[in-house]
Amino acid sequence: MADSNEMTINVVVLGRTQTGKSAAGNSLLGSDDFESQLSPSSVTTCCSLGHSCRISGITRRNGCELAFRVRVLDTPGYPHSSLSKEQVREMVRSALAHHFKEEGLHLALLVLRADLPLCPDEIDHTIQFIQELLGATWKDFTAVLLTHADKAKEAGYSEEAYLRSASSTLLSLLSSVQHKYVFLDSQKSIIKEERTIVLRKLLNFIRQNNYQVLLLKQSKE
Ligand SMILES: Nc1nc2c(ncn2[C@@H]2O[C@H](COP(=O)(O)OP(=O)(O)OP(=O)(O)O)[C@@H](O)[C@H]2O)c(=O)[nH]1
Ligand SMILES: [Mg+2]
Repeated sequence: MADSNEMTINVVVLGRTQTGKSAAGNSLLGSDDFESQLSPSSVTTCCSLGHSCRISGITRRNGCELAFRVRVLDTPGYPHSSLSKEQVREMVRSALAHHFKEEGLHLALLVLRADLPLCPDEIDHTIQFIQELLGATWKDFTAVLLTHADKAKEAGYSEEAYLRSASSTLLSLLSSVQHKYVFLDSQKSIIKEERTIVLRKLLNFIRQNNYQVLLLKQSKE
């Protein structure tokens, strides 16, 4: 993962279409690499990798600041308006194997909208998809990213109040991924301090998993 002065984390965003995956990827990268827009059909139709610049103030080792970077793989959503489950799965699997073949994947972010209730049928499909993609240890490598946090806030919910009122489906999902979750407002440009907080949380999740990485193999045709 790192030599003595550098650390790069590899992250993939997964989830239903139009949940804000590409916008979240841009917020993490501090860029506009990924096309993100409201659309009646799915916007992202292939995987693409974005690299951040060096980000300061995230972590230190032996008293020295590390040169921290994040790489984000943006993916087409599942369910998707024009691609089948198999098409999305094979596309994502192949992109993970291609881009992260040396260093592996540190964290999959399951992107959900904080302004919509999570219902059982919907999450069952998504979890099955992630399980098929990441394998039996998917929970160790998955965190939930709740986008549209601005809307929840506008409606008067602090993060704590939101979780107190959340559906049992969401609460049981959060429990199954060892409460690894983070709220994000990707509507406006993320400010440096907010990005630092989010990235530190992601790094903590990776630390909790002992910096393990998931290596995905290219599927044979
Ligand atoms: N208010 C608000 N809007 C958001 C947030 N995140 C994303 N959006 C909006 O949601 C719409 C869809 O965002 P995308 O980033 O394109 O979502 P996606 O999941 O990549 O969509 P597909 O590629 O079509 O699957 C855009 O209009 C975004 O501006 C958020 O945190 N808050
Ligand atoms: Mg997208």
